[in-house]
Amino acid sequence: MSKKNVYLCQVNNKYGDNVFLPYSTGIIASYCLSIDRIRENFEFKDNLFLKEDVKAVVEKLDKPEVFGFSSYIWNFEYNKKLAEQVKNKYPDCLIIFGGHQIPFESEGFFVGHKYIDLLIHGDGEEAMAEILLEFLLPNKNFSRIKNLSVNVNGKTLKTEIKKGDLDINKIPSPYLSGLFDNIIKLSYSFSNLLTDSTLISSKKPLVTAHMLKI
Ligand code: B12
Repeated sequence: MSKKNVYLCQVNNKYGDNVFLPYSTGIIASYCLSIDRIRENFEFKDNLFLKEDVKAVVEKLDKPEVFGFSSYIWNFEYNKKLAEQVKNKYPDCLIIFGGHQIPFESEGFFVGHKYIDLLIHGDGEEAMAEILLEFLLPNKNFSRIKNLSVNVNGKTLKTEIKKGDLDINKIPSPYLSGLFDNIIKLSYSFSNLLTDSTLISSKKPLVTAHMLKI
């Protein structure tokens, strides 16, 4: 049986030759791939990490079934353009938005963003894994999953908001698990090692402090 293709997109600007590695989507992929059923059923394509021409990106895609967008103030507009075009070409592709730019008050959000299926509020590892597992079921019902806003015909269905208790030290590091290997081969100079080795204290109640031992 062929695997379902998952794309994750955490794009950033290029500063000269300096680029950021997509750590947030990297850690999500790393966690998901630590679950057997997900590894057996899904293929994670290389993370998108640069703001490339939207049309060219869509043309290069290989049958995306799930597409996750990591959204911050510097890439939200780009993400929306890309997501809309992905949905136009692949209407059955599940479009998920997470990250700090996602409004917690999501009432009315889908009216202007019909091409987005799910918003994730807070940490994304467990939510994304549960979404992928649900995606495999014949009668998918994402409203069973915590910390989501679900697009139900343009209306927002917000699920229970609850902080998870995932031990972040048990997630394989995306730096060490090979997830970034194809990106690192490219001729850029990379910035991101800070996050994996430093305590990031978060003011956002739903986002876990990321302190990993590597
Ligand atoms: C470290 C950091 C930096 C470092 C980055 C170092 C590096 N090499 O990566 C530096 C100092 C360079 C930096 C710069 C800036 N930063 Co900064 N930074 C942070 C900080 C402290 C941690 C970010 C991080 O890596 N977290 C760990 C990752 C794993 O967590 P995460 O990104 O939240 O992702 C989780 C969830 O959001 C969710 N999620 C995210 N994406 C997705 C996608 C999907 C599909 C799903 C399901 C879930 C999901 O799941 C993830 C895993 O749990 C945050 C504040 C914070 N405490 O979070 C601010 C923060 C991200 N930065 C912010 C800002 C504004 C900036 C600057 C614009 C500041 C400036 N004026 O220059 C620049 C922009 C840099 C750029 N990227 O172009 C804002 C963003 C606000 C917004 N709405 O987008 C934040 C939130 C701070 C704040 N509260 O205002 N930053």
